[in-house]
Amino acid sequence: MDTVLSAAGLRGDYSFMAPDWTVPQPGDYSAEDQAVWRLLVERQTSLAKQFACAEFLKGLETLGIGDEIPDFDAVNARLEALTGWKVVGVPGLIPDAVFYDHLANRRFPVTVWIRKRSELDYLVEPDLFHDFFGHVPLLSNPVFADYMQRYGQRAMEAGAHIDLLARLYWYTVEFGLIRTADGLKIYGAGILSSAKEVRHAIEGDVERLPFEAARVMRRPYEIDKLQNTYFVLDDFRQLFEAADTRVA
Ligand code: HBI
Ligand code: FE
Repeated sequence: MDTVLSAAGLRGDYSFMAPDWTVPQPGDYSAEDQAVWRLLVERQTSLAKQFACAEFLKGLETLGIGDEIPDFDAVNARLEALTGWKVVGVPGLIPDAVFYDHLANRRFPVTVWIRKRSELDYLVEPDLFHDFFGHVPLLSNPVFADYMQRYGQRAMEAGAHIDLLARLYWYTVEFGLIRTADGLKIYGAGILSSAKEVRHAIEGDVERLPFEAARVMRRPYEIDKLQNTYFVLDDFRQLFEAADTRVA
C-alpha cells in the first residue's frame, strides 16, 4: 500500500526536511513530553517483561532505553557498534519508497514528536514512542537486524508485488509472535507499543497460525483495530528466509 502523504492530514512539521526526509531530533522536549514518555515506558515495560521475547528485553537494556526520551546520537553509538543500524529522525509518515531505502541502508526512521496524554491508548500515526520503544530494541539483534535490511532491499525491488511485502512487514515487524522455551512471546512493535494488544495477542480468542511466508503474503490486514490473526515464528531465522521468498 502506498502511504498517501496529504501534508494536511499529517501531524509532523515537514518543512525542514533533508532530501532523504530526515530531520534533526529536537533538543527541547517539554516536561509534558517527558512525562508522557515515562508513563508509556513504565506501562509497556512491565507488560514486556511478562510477554516480550528475550531479545526485545535485552535490546531495551543494551541500548539504555529508559524513563527519559532517548537521545538518538547516544543510542546510535551503541546500536551501530552492535549491528550497524542507526536511528534517523523523521517528521512522521514518509513515502514507502523513502522508508524502504532507509531500511536497505540500515537506517530506521523514527518520528521525532510524541503523542499527547489524551492519546495514551491510541493514535493514528506512529509517534516517537511506537517507533523507538516498539521497533528499535530488536535492531540490536543481529538476525533481526539483517532481516530488516534485507526486507528494505526486497521492498525496493518489489514493484507491483509491494502489497505482498507490506503484509510480510505487518505480520512480522509490527504484529509478530514467536514460540520460545518460555512459551508464546511477542516481538512485533505494534503489539509491544500498545496497552491493549499485548494481552489480546497472547491471551485473546484470536487465530494464531504457524509462520509460513506464502500464507502471510496472501493474508490481507486491517489497520486501526485489534488484530484477530497472528503468525507465530519458531526462530528469527525464518524471517530471513521469508525475505528471500520469490514473489511471483
Ligand atoms: N513512514 N515514518 C514512517 N514510518 C513507518 O513505519 C512507515 C512509513 N511509511 C510507510 C510505511 N511505514 C508502511 O507503508 C510500511 O509498510 C512500509
Ligand atoms: Fe511501526
